Amino acid sequence: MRLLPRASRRALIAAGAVGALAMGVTVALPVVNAMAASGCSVTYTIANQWQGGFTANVTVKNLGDQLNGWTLGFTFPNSGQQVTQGWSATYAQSGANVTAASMSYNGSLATNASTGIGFNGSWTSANPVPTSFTLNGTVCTGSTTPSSPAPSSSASPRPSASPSPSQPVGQTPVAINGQLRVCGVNLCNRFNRPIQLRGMSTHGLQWFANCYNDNSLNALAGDWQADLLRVSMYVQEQGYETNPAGFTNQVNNLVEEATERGLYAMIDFHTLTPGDPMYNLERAKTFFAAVSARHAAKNNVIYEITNEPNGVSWSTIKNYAEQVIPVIRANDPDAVVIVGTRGWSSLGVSEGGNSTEIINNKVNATNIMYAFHFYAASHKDNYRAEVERAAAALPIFVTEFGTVTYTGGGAVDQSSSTAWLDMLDRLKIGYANWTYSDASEGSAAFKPGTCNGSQYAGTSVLTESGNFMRSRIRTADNFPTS
Ligand code: IDC
Repeated sequence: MRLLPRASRRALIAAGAVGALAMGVTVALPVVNAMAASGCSVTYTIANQWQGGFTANVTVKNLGDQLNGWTLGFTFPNSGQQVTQGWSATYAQSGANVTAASMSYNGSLATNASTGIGFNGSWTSANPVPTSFTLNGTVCTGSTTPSSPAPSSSASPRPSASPSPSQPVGQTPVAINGQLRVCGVNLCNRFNRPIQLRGMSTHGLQWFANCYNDNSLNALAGDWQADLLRVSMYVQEQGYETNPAGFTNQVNNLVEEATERGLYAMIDFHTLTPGDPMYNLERAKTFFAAVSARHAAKNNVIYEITNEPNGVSWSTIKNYAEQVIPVIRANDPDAVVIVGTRGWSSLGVSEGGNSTEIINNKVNATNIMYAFHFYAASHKDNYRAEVERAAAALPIFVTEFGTVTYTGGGAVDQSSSTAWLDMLDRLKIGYANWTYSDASEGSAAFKPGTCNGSQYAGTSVLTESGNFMRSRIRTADNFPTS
């Protein structure tokens, strides 16, 4: 009997270790050729399943020599199964055969390294798991553990176009809508049709960087079916001003991650205290010159130039905007820019004003929108009435809101939150919810400690606010496609 080469022995040991996973199917068999050791183990887990659809998470482990670029292959056991939207890989399906090719950022896989990818799929009569996989053509077969799907959920995510044979599958929000522009009081997609973007805001990057990783962003794009990630970069409070290069880099990386997943990325220059945006004017010019140069060629970046001006006049905010917008336009002429409004982006209401001051004295620039923020337990009918009135005259984006009080804490106000979101849906006003984090406060979507782990999909990790927002966001978008 021939002894297995070292790489193969290592592979068998590793395969035994992953085979114990409860909900996965693990297959592992090292295949050896004369040139390079190869082998893989794959864990395929159905993270969520509902009538007609499912989310699968797939972990690919390289048991052979270093790979620089890989393609995973598998065959669905049932002819009714289809990949509809994938992330962290480029998917193609021909008949029941699926391939998932690595992206720029996860193609290099060292010996024994793993990477996670995933997709949403559809099924008709049954949804059995695939039992055999290939990695770069190497067939991996071996012991399998039957997968038991997670309990079904009543929510059904957005329908996706059926893939045509051998074409890349998946219709992400950016793939469907492309470069956005302001059209009248709406945000329009590449077909010049009004759309609403729904998504989540990060918490302060200086505090919650551990919440933004492959798993959490896969959950946002896949399980949550979000359209948008708002990247909140505080300027003060140990933020940008303490390390401009470091925070610029962190924002750039998150924009790349959003882009890889087909999400819109909103870059939030999170001014708060002091409330006068002019205090940060030079920092804003430096920051936006850098990020707009870096992302100029992308079609999914939205710039939010000041979070919540307060204690200053509208004319000061307008003056700030008219100095920062040209810096962005010099690099990225077609991107949508959002301007904060007086009174913590309340259109002036929280400081006794209203939107008339803006309507009568608009920012001198095209392709811009005005920010409105609310916290549902604090801001109710009079704020809603003002937004509805303003929305007839101004393009508005709710770049931040909470389901709780303006402190970011307290209980979820389900009825006010529902009234707000129903109105925003009706007016096609986009929104980002504060926050996609595990902060110990009512506005956070995840339970404290979640970001120390690797599980973000599903409802078990969510707070009341997270559950509420996930079920609002993952309903079908029905973006116009002509
Ligand atoms: C809050 C955070 C809280 C943090 C505080 C620091 O939720 O954890 O300690 O900022 O400044 C806003 C702001 C946003 C606030 C949020 C809740 O844009 O920064 O976050 N809020 O208070 N405007 C209204 C409410």
